[in-house]
Amino acid sequence: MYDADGDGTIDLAEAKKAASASFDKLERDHDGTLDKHELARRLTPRELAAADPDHDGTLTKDEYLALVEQRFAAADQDHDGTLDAKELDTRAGKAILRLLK
Ligand SMILES: [Ca+2]
Ligand SMILES: [Ca+2]
Ligand SMILES: [Ca+2]
Repeated sequence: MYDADGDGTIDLAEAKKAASASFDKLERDHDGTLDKHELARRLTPRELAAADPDHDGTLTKDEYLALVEQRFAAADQDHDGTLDAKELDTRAGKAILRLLK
């Protein structure tokens, strides 16, 4: 679904592209950040706090994409730079997919 080049895996560029589109879709009031209402159930308050280095309670697109990068690295268990179906089916894989949809 996020596999733009159709090779059966998601690389970081594909993940960030999907996450960027997802950010734009969630960002309903167009103030440039996602607040906890816009994030809805996508992140727990604790996850939001951890992803929010400036502690203003909202995520800019850069902060959102940094979180995607972090979760991508966590899910890429064989460190080949792509996520395959097996890696996406893990807890860490599901955590990154939540940021892309
Ligand atoms: Ca907003
Ligand atoms: Ca922030
Ligand atoms: Ca991998």
